[in-house]
Amino acid sequence: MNTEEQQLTATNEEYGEGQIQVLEGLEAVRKRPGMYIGSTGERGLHHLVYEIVDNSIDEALAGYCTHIEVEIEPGDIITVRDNGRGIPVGMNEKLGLPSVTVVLTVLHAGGKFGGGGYKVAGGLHGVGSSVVNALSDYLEVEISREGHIYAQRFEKGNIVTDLKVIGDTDETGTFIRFKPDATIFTDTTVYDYEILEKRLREQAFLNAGLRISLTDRRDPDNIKSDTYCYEGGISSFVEYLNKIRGNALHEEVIHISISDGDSVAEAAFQYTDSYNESILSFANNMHTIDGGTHEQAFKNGLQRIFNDYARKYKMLKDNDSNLKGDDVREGLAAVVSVKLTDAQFESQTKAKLGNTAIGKLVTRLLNEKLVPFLDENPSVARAILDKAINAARVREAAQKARENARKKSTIGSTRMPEKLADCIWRDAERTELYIVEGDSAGGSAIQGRDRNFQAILSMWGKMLNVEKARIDKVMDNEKLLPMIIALGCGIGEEFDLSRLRYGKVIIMADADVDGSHIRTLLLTFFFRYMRPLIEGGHVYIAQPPLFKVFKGKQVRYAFSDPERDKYIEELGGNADVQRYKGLGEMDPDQLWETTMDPAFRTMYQVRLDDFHEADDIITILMGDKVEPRKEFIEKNAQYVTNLDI
Ligand code: 0RA
Repeated sequence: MNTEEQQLTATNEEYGEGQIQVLEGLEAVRKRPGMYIGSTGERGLHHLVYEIVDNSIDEALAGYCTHIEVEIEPGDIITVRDNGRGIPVGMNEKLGLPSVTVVLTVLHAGGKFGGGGYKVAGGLHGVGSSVVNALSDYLEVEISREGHIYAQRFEKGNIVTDLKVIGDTDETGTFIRFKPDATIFTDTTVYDYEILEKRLREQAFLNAGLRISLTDRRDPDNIKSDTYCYEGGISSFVEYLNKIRGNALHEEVIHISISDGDSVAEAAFQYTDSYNESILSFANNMHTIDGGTHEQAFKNGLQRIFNDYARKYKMLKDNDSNLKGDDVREGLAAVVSVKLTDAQFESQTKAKLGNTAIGKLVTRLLNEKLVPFLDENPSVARAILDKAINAARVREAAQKARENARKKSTIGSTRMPEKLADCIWRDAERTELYIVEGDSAGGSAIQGRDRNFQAILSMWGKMLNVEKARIDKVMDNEKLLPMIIALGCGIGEEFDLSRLRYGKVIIMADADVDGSHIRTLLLTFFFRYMRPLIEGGHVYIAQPPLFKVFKGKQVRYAFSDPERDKYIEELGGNADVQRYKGLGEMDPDQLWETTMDPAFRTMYQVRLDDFHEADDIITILMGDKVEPRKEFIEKNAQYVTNLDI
């Protein structure tokens, strides 16, 4: 018998003991919060809100709640109000406490009432309101039910007032107000509007017709508020995704759904003229970032069905080879959402769905709904297949070009590009490749480096924005090709990290707008064509100093204005300051000392924490569509107030 059951089966005589167990349960949450909410950082802080909102969404799924209002009050206090039935207030005989008190003080008690239906096994989802209560400085609940308003208050999970009637009402609903405990959330207790917005909007898309609002009252002079409500559900989600992605190839989003017993599978998708794909999958409204059976079945099904269609209508000839997965997903934006009663999650992050039966339901969904749709809408099918077949042709042409290039470059030994000054050591564990823009900086880097382990690739020519090009253009680009050859691991589907020739790939560009531009173009290339390079932590950004502060023989390098001022003071005031406008201004010794010597240099390591967020940002900043970019700039631009040239 687990602790939870023991608590719920404690008799009235054991009331005291039951209470002690309740407190011990929440004490465990306070001792190891990470076990219950993943982290006590920013993510964990926001998780508290999701935890409360998810309960209201369960009430909406059960068909009783239509509105959820989330507010951030001054002091980063969160309130969540819904118009559901209200958490039950009747006595729980076994514990001798009102049900709402049990829900808020007993670990995992929430699910015992079965309000929701689609409960999740494993993962962090649905750990319950009691966890939020345990990790809050205080939590207040108000329930409107059966004509009355009931209220109760807790502090760090402990009951401080009994549940009492504080008024009358003819409405129903639940209102929860909590202040996260700053002694638990030691990194930050400040909520980020955009993080909450993203999640709440996503939940509104996933629950068609549900109205969710978010209001930020922290600054009384600047109250921010948004309401999310989408009658189109995941179709609206796809339209939203495609707003930044490209021009639709077919007017209507394709939306199909199927159910089998308690399970439901639903998909919405639309193709655009973009070259990328974006598939979001969900299980019980939880984003499965690592995919799983539902997403895999969707991908496999699309590939098979479009190949069959192309054969049936002779769009592919008998001796043409089949379309690959990438071909049929070029320009695709899709949302796949499944609901099931016993979701099983795998992978380290618990964000990969493992249930095989739901994969089969997704396959049936495509066979039974997409196949007839394509037969009835030949113009849509044709638009999609024209693009997929074109993608296949381009892929095949690029493949041939690559094979030719490989043949050429392997005559003799593996010929390295002219602009590469290679290092002596050959093992990737110890070696580094500096990618340097411009010949003068490249020259300094070559002279300044440690030849044993540092290779320098000087970049020249016109850099391609790969976001607006296909693989054939990438393979052909005078600037990218030498880099691809130097790194040695190919690109795209063929990329093989085990062939990487240098363990660290360091982008070294000037600390100005042109430098930012080249960095962004390179990162876009790595993200789209060599993602494992980033995921493996191989990509770095060099940080050249901005100032040289010197007095006589004493020299300091500063990377920021405050650091510069600190060094001027350290050197006793009237020191000289040289501002570096570019890498090329540094002599080889200086470049080595400040930016390349592992004992002294500072570098940023490029990480990929959230694929979809990175995908969105790169699409907005580098993609074809101008309007989203303009919007992004207007929203994020910081105007220079102290122009120091
Ligand atoms: C269990 C049973 C019932 C409602 C709820 C839970 C409920 C929980 C939450 C949490 C936030 N908002 C909520 N709204 C409802 C209904 C029992 C009944 O009325 O028969």
